[in-house]
Amino acid sequence: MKKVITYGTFDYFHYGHFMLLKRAADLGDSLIVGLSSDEFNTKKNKQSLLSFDKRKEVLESFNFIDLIITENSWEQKIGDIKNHNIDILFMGSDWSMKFDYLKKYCDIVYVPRTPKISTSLIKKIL
Ligand code: C2G
Repeated sequence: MKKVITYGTFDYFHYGHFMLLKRAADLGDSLIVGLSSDEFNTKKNKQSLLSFDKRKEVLESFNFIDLIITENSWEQKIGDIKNHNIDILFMGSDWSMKFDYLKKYCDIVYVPRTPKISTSLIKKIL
């Protein structure tokens, strides 16, 4: 049973987010998503347009996501990996190498971001 985890804000959910989550799900048997809280977004210098509950509602509609947990801090990943027996931490390439310190706890996979789409781009258009 290969368990995958990924983290993100997933604001104004778009195809890039979908492709990230789909690839994460396809890599294992179960997928956990750490969804950034509104408070943690502030720490990430991100002002999400949609509240945590709305962003969670979108993710809950995907049957390939087995569990959604709240991401409240940078430090919680080690605990999450241990508590959920995670085999793979899966992130987009904008995070490349940033989580290599977790290599002693699980495999780290970075995948190319989906080009030409991002929440900031959508915000500009809106
Ligand atoms: N992503 C992608 N392609 C895009 C946009 C985003 O592959 N066009 C990926 C990002 O690389 C990330 C995930 O989708 O892995 C979620 O992106 P965000 O919601 O922007 O998440 P972020 O703010 O990067 O939060 O502790 C980790 C952070 O919480 C990650």
